Amino acid sequence: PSRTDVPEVNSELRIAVLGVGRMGADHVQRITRTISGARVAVVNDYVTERAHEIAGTVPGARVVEDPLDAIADPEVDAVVLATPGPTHEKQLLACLEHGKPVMCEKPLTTSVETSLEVVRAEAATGKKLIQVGFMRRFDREYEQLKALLDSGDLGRALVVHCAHRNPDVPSHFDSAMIVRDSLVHEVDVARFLLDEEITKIQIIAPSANPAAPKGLRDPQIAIFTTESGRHVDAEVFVTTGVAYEVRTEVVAERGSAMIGLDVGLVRTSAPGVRGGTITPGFIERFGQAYDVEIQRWVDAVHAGAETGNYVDGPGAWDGYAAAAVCEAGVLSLESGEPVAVDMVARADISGA
Ligand code: ISE
Repeated sequence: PSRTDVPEVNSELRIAVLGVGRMGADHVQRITRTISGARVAVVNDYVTERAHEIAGTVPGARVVEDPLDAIADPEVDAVVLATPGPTHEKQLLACLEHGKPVMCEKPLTTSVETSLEVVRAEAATGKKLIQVGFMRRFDREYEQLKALLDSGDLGRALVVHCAHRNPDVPSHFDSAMIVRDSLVHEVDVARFLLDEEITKIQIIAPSANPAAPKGLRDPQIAIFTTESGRHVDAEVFVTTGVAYEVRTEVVAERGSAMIGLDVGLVRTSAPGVRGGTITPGFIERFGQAYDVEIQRWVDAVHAGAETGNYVDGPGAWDGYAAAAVCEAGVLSLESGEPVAVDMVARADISGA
């Protein structure tokens, strides 16, 4: 719906951005420069100087030092959570308690139990207040791939191959984080494209990249089995030293389709060189997706006062499902064996 035909709490949504590291700071700039119908009113970070530095770049933004005070602030209409994962549970529950719509960067929370608790707490409000930052669903190519599959032109999808490569990762990244932080996007892509849950996962770690930090099990190969028995494989390799590459290929009954070749401009020049450039990181590769994700979320929050649905995209359930698959993935990484995903049935939680 256009924003003119729905009642609005405020013509401009006043957003609190909690956590202004790389992703949060990027969202502050996006909301300030690109998004319409919203502005950053409050900035919070556990490093107060960082909060002041970022708030200083936005006219009218102020710093609130306690994240829970920022959520409760009467002059805040909605929240963007880009804080570290372990703080999400408490902050999400506070958003629900105050009825504040929230766009939460993944992970929803850092354990399956707490993710389920958040799903149940949201369901109890009778509203959809939590969106989870699986931004790939808003990427033009993923949208095209999904539309192609839904059109039925290729018949039923049978197999999905994914490659997810980062040039490098922060020094605190460990082998389980490759699952929970990186592979988690392939988990969401598989659920999004195939429209069903993942029931089993196996992760194999071949010989590690000699250039990876000692002990880091990188690359990893994950294999998912879905409810109906379809197969998804994903190579995740986070220390390639090359660039950021995310590719997905779907093999279906009547053909296949691939996205993520990152071709852009292809230059041919002497002596015998042909090629282009690859995006350096996820901020650049998925910039368009983040813009669409946040704009659609802002529009959904405006419309939510009437509908009770403040979400346009993946919600708490998707965050919970991803957490459950990753939990099983980490166990499989340790044992090398396939591990069944332990999840409650969605139908068992009314309103989820
Ligand atoms: C990072 O946290 C992300 O979310 C990126 O999308 C992903 O590609 C990267 O591997 C993660 O570290």
